[in-house]
Amino acid sequence: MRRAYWHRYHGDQDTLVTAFVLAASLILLATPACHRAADSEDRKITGQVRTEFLHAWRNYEQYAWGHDALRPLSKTAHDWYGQSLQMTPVDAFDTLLLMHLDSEAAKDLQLITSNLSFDRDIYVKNFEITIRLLGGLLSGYEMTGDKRLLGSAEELGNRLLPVFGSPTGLPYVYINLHTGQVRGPITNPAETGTLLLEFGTLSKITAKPIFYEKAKRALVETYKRRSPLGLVGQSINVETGVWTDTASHIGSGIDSYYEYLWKCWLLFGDKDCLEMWRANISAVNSYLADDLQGELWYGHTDMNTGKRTETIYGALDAFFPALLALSGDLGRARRLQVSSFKMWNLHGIEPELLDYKTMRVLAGSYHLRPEIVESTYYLYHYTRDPEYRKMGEILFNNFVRYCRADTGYAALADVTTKQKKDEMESFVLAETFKYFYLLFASPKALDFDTVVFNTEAHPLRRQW
Ligand code: DMJ
Repeated sequence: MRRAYWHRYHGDQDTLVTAFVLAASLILLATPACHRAADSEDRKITGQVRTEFLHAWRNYEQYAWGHDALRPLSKTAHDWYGQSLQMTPVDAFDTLLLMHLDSEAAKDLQLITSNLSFDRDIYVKNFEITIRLLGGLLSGYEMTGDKRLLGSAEELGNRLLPVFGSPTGLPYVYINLHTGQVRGPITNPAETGTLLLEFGTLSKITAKPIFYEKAKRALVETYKRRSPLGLVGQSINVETGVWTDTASHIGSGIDSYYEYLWKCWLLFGDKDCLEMWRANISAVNSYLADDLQGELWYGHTDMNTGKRTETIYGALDAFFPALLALSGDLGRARRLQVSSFKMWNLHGIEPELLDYKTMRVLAGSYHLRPEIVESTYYLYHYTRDPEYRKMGEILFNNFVRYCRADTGYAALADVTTKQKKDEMESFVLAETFKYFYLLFASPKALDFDTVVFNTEAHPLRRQW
């Protein structure tokens, strides 16, 4: 496995080992005993995270190898569209590399390069395929330099292009990978606006601007339809460009639209993205943020009136502190993280949806989601406040306590009863474990400033 990108992180092994020993001795001499104890505790947790990740991975290997996902309770395999698109192998690949699980990564690469094929007569969801597969293939290529991964990414990008063929340029929801036919005109900002990091990276690497142009137009067309208040709605018709649901929030169906506005500025230095971000984030902070007895939450309003419609927050919304921190608003990021953690602690693990005014659970499932962990990692990265590692430890211990199954990790049907569900999404391996690992690992595990994570936690290089 070639390690072009990887060497940037790890350098030449011998030089690195010598430097490491020297640096470690100096640090040891200069570090007070209480810090050393904390460091060794963090190293212990990093090891535990890796062990638990391996527990999930090995059971995937044993019971679902080559399929999209493991069903951890029935010990069976699940393919999203009746045939495998290697969802878990591609999504998990860069986590295997980051955790230095080299032989597992080599075996995974072998599986991906020999089994992945996109010439299939099936309708797939453009958004999911883009963030999980295109994102995973591109980060895998950047980390290994393996041209086969780039070849697959380019083939996939080409097969997805007809999805943008609506009169507005907004993508349809589904596309047939073989015929290029499209389906599903009713979509949402997350699905229309969370494509530019992956398509844009593909353009930069292949020097073919079409991918960037199509995905950027979709993002801009979404933004252009914001209300006079500067808010976007929950669903939109790609053929007419008319909103079909005017609910506005930062949760499911909108979340990563905001994320990509900021991140496409970070990754590509695209000034249009920065302007769109500025306009949208100020509206979000004015109309969605809810100061409730000293606590900060983000609820639902109507995009046209700005009136509060619901006091709902959930597991997906918990990505927002990460985005606030990344964009420089540490004050709101810290306050919102306190609220997310309160939601988590209500039942020892977070529900999918909560009414934050009454603290009543509205949807009690837990899908092993990463967002709260992602935010904890970003906050720790920017503040180095040990509170966030303590918080992460509680999240991780409860995650293991309630979701570990004999064969992998299982979602919860209900966080109040902790009853398990036969589901282990690929993002558990792509994101949840990766963010836990990065939170506790040495900052050297990943040079944070050289990459931007796509919404599925695939690190993409900031080199453009
Ligand atoms: C992931 O596929 C991505 O993080 C996406 O942006 C939202 N949903 C899941 C994780 O919860």
